[in-house]
Amino acid sequence: MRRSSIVWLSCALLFGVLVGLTPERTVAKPRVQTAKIVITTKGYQPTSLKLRRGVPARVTFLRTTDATCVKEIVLPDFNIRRALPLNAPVVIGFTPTRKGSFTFVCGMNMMSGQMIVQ
Ligand SMILES: [Cu+2]
Repeated sequence: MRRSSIVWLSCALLFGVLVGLTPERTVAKPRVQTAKIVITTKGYQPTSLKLRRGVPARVTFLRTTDATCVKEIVLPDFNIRRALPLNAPVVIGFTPTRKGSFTFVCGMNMMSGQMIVQ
């Protein structure tokens, strides 16, 4: 075998190895993200949650008390308003498309919590 063909062969092998071994650089996006907020006598628990932009979110709200004014949950930026029956989890689905801080509030726009979209 001539020297030049050996060089070519080595190059081709190296190229193949590099292409074959290069992992996908971007970590695959999850299909869905979930979070849960429980409404207790202390209010929202937790009071804030983090979400990833562009990933469909399923946020469960569970009201476990009659002692607060939170009987409905409102996500003003997403035009969502849902009743929260006592002890019945309510799953709210939406996709955060922008980064930033978004509130969720009670039906009277008083008690509020934060969703941080990153
Ligand atoms: Cu209220």
